[in-house]
Amino acid sequence: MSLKPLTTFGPKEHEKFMEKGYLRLGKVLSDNGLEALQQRIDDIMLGRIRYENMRYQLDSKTGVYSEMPVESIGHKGETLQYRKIMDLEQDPLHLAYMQCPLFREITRHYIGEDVSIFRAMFMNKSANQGTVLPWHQDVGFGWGLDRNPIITVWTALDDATEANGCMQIVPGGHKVGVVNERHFISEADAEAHALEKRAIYLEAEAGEAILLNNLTPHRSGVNRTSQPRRAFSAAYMDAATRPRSGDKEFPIIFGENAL
Ligand SMILES: O=C(O)CCC(=O)C(=O)O
Repeated sequence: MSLKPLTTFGPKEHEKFMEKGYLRLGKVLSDNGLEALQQRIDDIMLGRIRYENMRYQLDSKTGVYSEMPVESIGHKGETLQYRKIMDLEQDPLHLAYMQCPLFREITRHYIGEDVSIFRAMFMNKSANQGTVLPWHQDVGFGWGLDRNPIITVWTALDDATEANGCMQIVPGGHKVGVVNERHFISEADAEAHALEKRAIYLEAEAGEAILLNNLTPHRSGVNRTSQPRRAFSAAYMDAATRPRSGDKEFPIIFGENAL
């Protein structure tokens, strides 16, 4: 039976999120909404819909993180073998999803009225492929920001399973704070914090959204199935967040001057 979506975010949800560092929000996408986002992201990959200023990254052929092609602005060919597509706030369907009332309520709780995003990102493990993403936390210094974003909403666009490279997370792992401010967690630190032993596979149903504390250690593997594992991930932050150098402003999602 599919999980009902949360309709409101109250003290019980807050407490659970604080304890575990993640919270299942249920099937936030309706069947139609899910189908529309699946179709849209395939159209973007296949170049049927083009956005000149989005960043695209093809998948590695080996599954090895260090062997991935670079991520850069511009479409890289009509293929479903993309690993990542960024800047999806430029697409009205993705933007509308990011701005749904439940996410408004959650971001108001943790961030406030004025909310921007660090990234609106498609994360793909294409059929029989995908690249191992090592243990990491989504922290500000590593991302070149002047503060830490607090929350991410990760949404499964296909059923995510252990076999197709669902995320692995460490429940409660956010409580240790920043392990490595440069993003990736070293093998020694992973060992010291017993990440391997404490990790769970965060399997999820297509359309299900999961709220993540950005400090919760997470990683994901390759896809050993013949179907893709597509997901959409949005990192929300205070609209006052700025890069550590430069004066770039991030897309505003809620509040004054929101898209
Ligand atoms: O989708 C994945 O495999 C990983 C996503 C991730 O690291 C993120 O959303 O921060």
